Amino acid sequence: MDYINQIFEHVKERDAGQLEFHQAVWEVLETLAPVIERNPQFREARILERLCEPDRAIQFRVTWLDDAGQVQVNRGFRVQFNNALGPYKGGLRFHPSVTLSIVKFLGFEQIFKNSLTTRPIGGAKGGSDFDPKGKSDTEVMRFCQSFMTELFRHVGPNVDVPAGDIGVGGREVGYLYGQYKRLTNRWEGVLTGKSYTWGGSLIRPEATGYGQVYFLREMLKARGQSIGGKTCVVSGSGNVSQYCVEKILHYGGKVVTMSDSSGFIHDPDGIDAEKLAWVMDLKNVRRGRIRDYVHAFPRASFHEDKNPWAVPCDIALPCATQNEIDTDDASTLVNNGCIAVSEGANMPSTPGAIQVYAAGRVAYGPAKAANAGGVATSALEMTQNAQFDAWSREQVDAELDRIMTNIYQQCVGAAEEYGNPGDLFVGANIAGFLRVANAMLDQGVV
Ligand code: NDP
Ligand code: 2IT
Repeated sequence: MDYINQIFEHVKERDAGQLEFHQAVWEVLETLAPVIERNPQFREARILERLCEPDRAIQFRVTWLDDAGQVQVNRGFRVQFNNALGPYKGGLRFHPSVTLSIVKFLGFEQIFKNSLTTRPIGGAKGGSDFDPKGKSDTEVMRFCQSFMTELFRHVGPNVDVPAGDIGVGGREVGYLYGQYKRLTNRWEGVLTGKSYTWGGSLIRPEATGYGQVYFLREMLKARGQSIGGKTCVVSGSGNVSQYCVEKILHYGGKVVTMSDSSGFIHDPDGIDAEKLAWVMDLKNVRRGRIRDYVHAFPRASFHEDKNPWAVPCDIALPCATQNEIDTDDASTLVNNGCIAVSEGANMPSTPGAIQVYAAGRVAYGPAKAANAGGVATSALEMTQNAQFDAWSREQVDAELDRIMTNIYQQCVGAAEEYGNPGDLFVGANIAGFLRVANAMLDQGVV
C-alpha cells in the first residue's frame, strides 16, 4: 500500500543508518495495510506516523571510575516511545553493541508487546554501550550509580519503569535502585526485576522463559501436538534461556543445546535439571563461559563461534539476541524437520527467516507475543508494589499462564479477523496495534 510505503520511506530518510530500527518498523508496517484500509480514522489521525516517532529520546554521558582509578566514559540512552496505555515500560540493555538504533528498535517493539499483555504499560527501552563482562562488582556498581544519576530525573513509578535486558539482571537492578532511592529519598516501584526481599515479584526472573514455553504449548496444542518428547534447540545461556530450558524440562521436552557469544554446546544426552543448575551457577554466580560445560559433562561438544541451528530438532527457541537466525539457518531448521519456533529474544529472526517459517508451515511465535511474559510479570510487580503487597509463586505463575494464553488467543483472533488465519506474526502486530491506536484516538492530537 502506497501510504505505508511512504511512511517507511520517510522513517528511513529521517533516521538514516538506524538499520535495526528500520527492520522493526517495517515488520509492523508491512502487516497493517488491511487495518488501515478498514479504519480510515487511523490514517486521518496519523497514528502510524506518530508511532514511528518516539515521545522522547534521551541520550547522556555516563562517566565512572574503574578499579584502577581511570576515568571511563560510556553512553546512556532511554527512549520513551509511547505512553498511551500506561507509564513507559521496558528494559535496559548493557552491551557494547548498544546504539540509538538498537534502543529504538527495542522500544518500538515494546509498544505492541506491552499492549498485548493487556496490562496498563506503555513502551520504552534504554541501555548503554557499557560491557559488564569482566568488570568487578564495584565497577558495575559505580557505573550503575552514575547511569542512574542522570536517569532518575526521567523515570518514576507512574512515569517510566525500567527493568532488565541483556547485561542487566538482579545485581544491576539492585545498584540502580539503590542510587534512585538515595537521590529521591523514595522507596517506590521505579524498577522491576527487583529482589524479592525488597519489592520484587516471585516468578519475575522465570517469567520470560516460562511465558515463551506457555506460548509454545498453546501453538502446539492447536496442532494437536505437545512438548513432551520433543527435541529442542535453545540459544543463549542467560536469564531467558535458563528458564526456557527449565520449563521445557517440566513439560517433558529434551534440550540439547545452549550457547553464548563464543559458541554453543551440544549435549546429545539432553540438558537435565542437574546440568541446568550447573549452567545457572556458571552464568549467574561464577560468570563463566559456556565452553566450560564440556569439562563438566564430557559427552557434550563445544562449537566455537557457531550458532546451534544446524543441530536437528523439533523445536527452536532463540533466546540470545536480534538477527541470530537468518534465511539459511531457518532453511536448515525446516529441512531438519523443525515444526515450531518460539522467540524468547527480541527480533531474533531476520525477515527472510520469517518467510522461510511461513513457507515451511512452521508454527511461529513472534517475539512480541512469545516473550511478553517478562514484561507482563513486571506489570504484576508494579501492581504488587502499588498495593504494598507480595503474591505467592502460584498466584503470579497462574496469572502469567493466563496472560500468555490470552496473548495467543488475541494473535489467532486478529489474524483471522484481518484475513490471515493462523499467521501469528500478523496477528500479534494487529492485536497489539489496535489497542494502542484506539487509545491514541481517544486521547486526541498529542
Ligand atoms: P542475558 O544477558 O541474561 O543473556 C544473554 C545471552 O545471550 C547470553 O548467553 C549472551 O552471551 C547471549 N548473547 C548476547 N548478545 C549476543 C550476541 N551478540 N551474539 C551471541 N550471543 C549473544 O540476557 P537475557 O536472557 O535477559 O536476554 C536475552 C534476549 O531476550 C534478548 O534479546 C532480550 O532482549 C530478550 N528479552 C529479555 C527479557 C527479560 O526479561 N530479560 C524479556 C523479553 C525479551 P554472552 O554472555 O557471551 O554475551
Ligand atoms: O524485552 C523485554 O520485554 C524486557 N527486557 C523486559 C522489560 C520489562 O520491563 O520487564
